[in-house]
This record gives sequence, structure tokens and C-alpha cells, in this order.
Amino acid sequence: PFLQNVLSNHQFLYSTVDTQFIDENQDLFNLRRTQNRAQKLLHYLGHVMVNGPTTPIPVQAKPSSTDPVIPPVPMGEPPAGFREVLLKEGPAGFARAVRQHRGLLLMDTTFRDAHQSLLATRVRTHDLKKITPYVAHNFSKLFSVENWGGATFDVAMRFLWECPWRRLQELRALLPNVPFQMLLRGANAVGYTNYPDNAVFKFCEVAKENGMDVFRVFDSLNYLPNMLLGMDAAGSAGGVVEAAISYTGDVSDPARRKYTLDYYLQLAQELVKADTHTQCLTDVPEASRLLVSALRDRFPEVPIHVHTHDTAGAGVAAMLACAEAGADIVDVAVDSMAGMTSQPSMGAIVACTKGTKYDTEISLEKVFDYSEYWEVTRGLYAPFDCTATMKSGNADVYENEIPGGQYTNLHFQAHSMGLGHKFKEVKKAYAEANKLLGDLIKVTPSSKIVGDLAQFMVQNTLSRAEVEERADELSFPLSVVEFLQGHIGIPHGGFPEPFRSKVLKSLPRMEGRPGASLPAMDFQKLEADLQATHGTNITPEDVMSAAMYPKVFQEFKEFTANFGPVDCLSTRLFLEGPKIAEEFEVELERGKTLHIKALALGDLNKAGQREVFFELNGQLRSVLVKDTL
Ligand code: 3PY
Repeated sequence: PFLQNVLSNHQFLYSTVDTQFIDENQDLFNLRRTQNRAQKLLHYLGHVMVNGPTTPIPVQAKPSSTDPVIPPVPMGEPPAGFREVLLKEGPAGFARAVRQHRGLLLMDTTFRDAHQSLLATRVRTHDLKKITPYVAHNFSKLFSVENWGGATFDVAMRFLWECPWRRLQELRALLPNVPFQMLLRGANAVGYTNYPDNAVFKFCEVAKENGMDVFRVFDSLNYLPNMLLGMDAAGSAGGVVEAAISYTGDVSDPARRKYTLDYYLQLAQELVKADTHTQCLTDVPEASRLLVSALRDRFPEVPIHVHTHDTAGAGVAAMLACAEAGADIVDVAVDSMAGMTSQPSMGAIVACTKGTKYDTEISLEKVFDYSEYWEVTRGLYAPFDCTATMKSGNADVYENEIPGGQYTNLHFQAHSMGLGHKFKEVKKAYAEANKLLGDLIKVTPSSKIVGDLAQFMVQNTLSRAEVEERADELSFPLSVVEFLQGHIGIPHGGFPEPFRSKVLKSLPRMEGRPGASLPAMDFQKLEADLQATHGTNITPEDVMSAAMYPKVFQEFKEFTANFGPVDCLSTRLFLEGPKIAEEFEVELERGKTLHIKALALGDLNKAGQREVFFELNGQLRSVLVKDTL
């Protein structure tokens, strides 16, 4: 065990160490009892062979049988990138360097938003890790790689049975030269509701310690007090603060009076006053050229970063328009993971700007190889791929204003309920629900609240007028009621009246920023409780996982205690288990590889179980699995 501890120690693996390293790292002597990981993994594989996937599968499709080819990577250190500037000069110096940079900078969303939008957030660390060294060596010119936060945090534990922190640590070790970027939902951190302030601060601190660099901070209502809290948390942790204004409406349409150019400029003014290092605009259409120009004029020193989903198909045009209007950085996903509800294509932007003053200095040839890896890898996630039902984007997003990831979810839901032909109605209801709620900024979680109300209207065949009229007698979804109570903050222009009063009647209303009245979280007690339940091996990262998602963390720990480190399995094995007679290897850690062959699946016994036979490192093993099908 001592040797194993040394071999799995990050410092030992990724830096030069001398023997003093052993004196200074007393944790190497934490000699754990054998974890029996191999037997647990056999149990998992047997379970999947008998009962099918352990993660919900939205699409009746099998993972492709083709394995991706990892393009070769040269030996040695990858070239220096913007992270070197950040580490040397700090967030303010980094922002200055970005602003002075000539040419257009790109953030690559492939590791986060792209798969959150196209593949139900299901891409596993196993597949991210394989291509990471290639990114380090060939994409050092990127502004950042977005690889964490948003929905990935909870999906990692809930559906992939892997630790989100370990993902961050492993990717950081493989990609030292390009800044990492995460999406922080302001006072909601990586959750769906406000957390106590100290939880948001601690979360950012631990994320920064684990290698996060740039924190894109938004609030789903653009509610300034929530945004300032998130910015303060990210900034105090030493991160680059990227305050993100979520865009809705159409600044070029004089008939749209709620979210005007002036509204956005005033909000931006507040964020700059609060020392944001970079300024982000999210979900912008082509018309936002106007807004980017105005921001550029008003705040010449603050880098502008623009994000969009390509739902309408205008993403590349929008990003180029924003670059011309003065944006410094735009978001893209690699070609085979781009388009539709994902971000616009990296290859298209690289090609369109080549030789112009917006040249990205990224090699198109390298983008092709990177894209090829993802094209084949994407096939492994066929059971989650939105293209099973969604064949194109749709410009009606300008009318219904459904954000990218949610558009995919609603589309999936409508089709899985056999209501694919009614998707148009769902989208119409979404627009109506938005108006009922007072025309909101729509991002997680406000977008979900609008979606819940829309679904409620479709299910109960209620029009907007009927909902308004009968608001005092209808049983609204809890999310809608809590929103009206003020649980996620106050929307621009206040709550819709008399709708709010009719729905809430005498229910309590929260005043101001919800987190301000939540009692602080007691992390010491939480840690002690976790140790009592799961043993002493609880890390500060585990404490934060439990702080964000107590039940999901509990289930994740129970699952892995039973089934072992399933994140070591290839994606096909993870989803389907092996075929009979298939031989494969599983690398538990460097220097510890299991050789497994699936031998046979036994008949059902009287207890409703099947015996599954394997060869493990040349020895016969079997596991008994309850057949639950
Ligand atoms: C998230 O909150 O996860 C988002 O991607 C918002 O766009």
C-alpha cells in the first residue's frame, strides 16, 4: 500500500521530487486496507450484463463499437499558454494581456457546455482525459478550456458515478498551460437554488485549489446582489472573475421595452464597478453587435467574452459579428461537437478568421484531428445524443427564447412522451409562460421554472389568459411558487402582479437576496457526519460535494463502495458491460492494470440471481447478481 500511495501521489507523478518528499507527505503512510476494487468492478460489470445500464438512457441506441484514435502528442512539456501569464501576473495582469492580444481568442466548450447541450452532460472523465494532452500540445493559444461547473458537477456523481473534483485534478495535471474555466451559477454555485454565502465562498476556494482559473459568474435573473456574491466568492478565492450578463429579448427592436440597450449597459456598469476582470455576454444573437459595440465604447479596458448556443444556426455569424464589434473572446466547440444547441464550430471560426486581423493562430489541421477524436467518441454516447430525435436547430428560438441545453431537454421529453408532434405547442407554451412570469431572463434555474410552467399549461391545456384568470385556484408546480416567493432573487422590473398575489395568497415572501438570510453551513460538523457515515477518508472536496448535493453525494458514495471505481472502465464497458468471451484491460491506476475476460452468464436461480463468470488476471472469479429485469 505504501508504494501504491507513492505511485498515485500527484506531486510524485507530475513533478520532480527527492526523498524529502516522503518526509513531507505523511499521508503516504495512510496505509489503507485492501479495497478489493477488482472484485467490486466485476460485480459492476456482472450487474450491467444482467440488468443493463446504471445511468438513465434517454435514447434507444447502442454505443458505437468503434474506438476513437488518439492523435499523437510530442514528448516533453506543452508550449506556454495564457495560464503562464495568469500565474505570473494574476487576474488583473491576465485581463490586461487578453485585452492587448491581437487576434480573436477562443474558449473551447467541448469539455462542458457542448456535451451538456448535445449529450445530456454524460461525457465521462475517461474520454476527456484521453484527448487532454493533445489539447495541451496543440491548442495552447486558447483563452481557456471550459471543463467544469454548470450541470457537470452533479451529473458526474448522479449519473456517471464519478467524482467531479477528481475530474478537475486529473485534467489539470494533463493540461497545465491553458486556463480552465467553469460556470458558476452565482449564489446558486453549481446547484439549482441559493446556498448559504459561506458555501459559495468555500466552493470557489476549493475549486481554485484544485486548479480552476476563470469563474464565469451569472445569475439566472441577472439579479445584481446574487451576481456580486458569486463574483466576490470567485475573486476572494483568487480566481479570474468573469461576470456574465445573460441576454434576452432583442436590443435592436424598439418595441421590446424591458431589456433595452440601457438596461444591459447599466448592469455592465455595476459589474465593472465591482471589479470584474472580464465581461461576458451569454446567449447573444447576431443583433447583439449593437450591444457589444456599446460595451466596447463604454469599457475600453475590460475584455469582452461572448457566448452563444447555435440553436438558430446563426452562431458563427453572430460570433464573427461580435468580434468585429470589439469582442476579445468567443466561445466555440470543436466541429463534431458543435452546432444545433451546442456552441458554433471552432473550425469554422478558425477558417473564417485566417489571415485577417481576427486570426486565432490555431491550426485548422489540428482542429480536424481533434474533431475526428470527438466524432468517434460521440458515437460512444449514442444513447444520450439529441440527434436521435432532433435533426436541426430552429430559428424560432428568437421567438420562444429557450436556452440551448433546455431546448434539447424539452425536445427529448416531448419525444419520449410520444408528443414529438406537439413540440411546437410546448415551445409556444414556453413563450406564454415566460410572459406570465413577467418576461424573465432565462438561464438555469429560471429557465427551468418557465419550462415547468409551460409543461403545466400543456398538460392541463391551459392558455395564458386562463392561467391568469384562475391563478388563485390552480396547483402550480412548486418551482413556480417558490420563484414567486423570491427564493432565487428578484427579477428585473419586479414580480408580475396581480399574478403573484393570486398564486401566493398568504404564503411568505422573501425580501432581497435569499442567501443573506440563510444560516451559515457548518463544514466541521458536515465533515464529522460524513466521516461517521463513510469512514475517515473524507476530503475537503467530498465535504463540498455533500454541501452542494447531500443526497446525490450519499448515493454516489454508496454506489462506489459497492461497485468500485467505475470511472476506470471504458465508456462501452461502463454502459453495457462486456460481451461473452470479450477480453479487456482496466487500468485502476498507473502501474495497476486488471486483465479481465467475460466467460459466461449463468441461468436464473431460485433466489432470482445469476452467476456471472470472469477470468481476472488468469484466475476464475464469479459474482452473483440479482436479476431485476
Ligand atoms: C448551466 O447553468 O448549467 C448552464 O449551462 C447555463 O447556460
